Amino acid sequence: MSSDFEMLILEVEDSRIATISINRPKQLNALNNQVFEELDSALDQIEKDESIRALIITGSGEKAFVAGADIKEFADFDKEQATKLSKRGHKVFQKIEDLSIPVLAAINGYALGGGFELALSCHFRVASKAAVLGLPEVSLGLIPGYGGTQRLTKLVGYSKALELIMSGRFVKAEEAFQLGLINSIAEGDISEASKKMLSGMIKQAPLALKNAILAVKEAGNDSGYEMEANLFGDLFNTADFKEGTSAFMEKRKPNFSGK
Ligand code: DAK
Repeated sequence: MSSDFEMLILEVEDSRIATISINRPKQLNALNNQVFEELDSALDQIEKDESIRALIITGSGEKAFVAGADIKEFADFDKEQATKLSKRGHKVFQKIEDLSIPVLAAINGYALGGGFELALSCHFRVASKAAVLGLPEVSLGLIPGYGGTQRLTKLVGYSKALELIMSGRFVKAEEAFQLGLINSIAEGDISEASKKMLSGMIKQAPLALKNAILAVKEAGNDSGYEMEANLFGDLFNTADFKEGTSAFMEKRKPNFSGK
């Protein structure tokens, strides 16, 4: 796995959990063009490596997860450039959401604008006590452009999403938890808390996790129940289903192969 990146750090531990740290701490990890390109390429590497069973996305430094899209970079964009950039952002964030392994945003500080949208594209969000979340785009004369209007609405519903988007207000970790924006607040070290949450999942059958992601994503669509039935049925053809049921009957722990 290449770690040939300038704007992010990609690490994989023995535990098979990869971590991508957006690494522009002096700019509070703001997302510029190069970050997007490197993120796209890191995700491709992770997708191809079957030994990786989970991914954490976080920000370098003490202050920020990601404080938004890089305002200095897009300040003089025209309509065409902005729409193009928005679609490119959608593609990269969709790649995150579509990964077949659990993806967790470890929100270690400010998660604003595009940074919050990045966190929303992850399957789970764990925040430090000092985390601050928000979509302040309206204060710049914009709306969220990296999927925030869609994903936030799915997460908290129409009215609460509109309230957060139209006020642009900042939400601290405790309120974010009450609103369901995050799964938990890390009591101690956020990296440890994130790995602890994922370690319970990566013990499970990988193909079952993959199909769970696919099925849950379909919720709310007409095709959701049919999709669930098909994805459920597919798992009966897997070695891991045989292993899981045998292990239960033999009163031992399963040893899943991901096949
Ligand atoms: N972009 C660029 N630089 C940023 C930045 C950002 N989003 N956020 C912080 N920085 C830089 C600051 O400019 C400063 O750099 P220097 O002045 O030292 O060179 C450095 O990071 C440290 O920031 P502060 O000195 O401001 O630190 P404080 O602790 O005082 O304040 C803060 C922290 C997070 C409250 C403050 O930095 C802040 O308000 N930052 C901006 C938050 C924000 O509005 N974020 C943008 C949200 S809008 C698009 C698609 C999507 C979007 C846009 C376009 N297209 C498709 C075109 C999304 C837009 C957004 O994300």
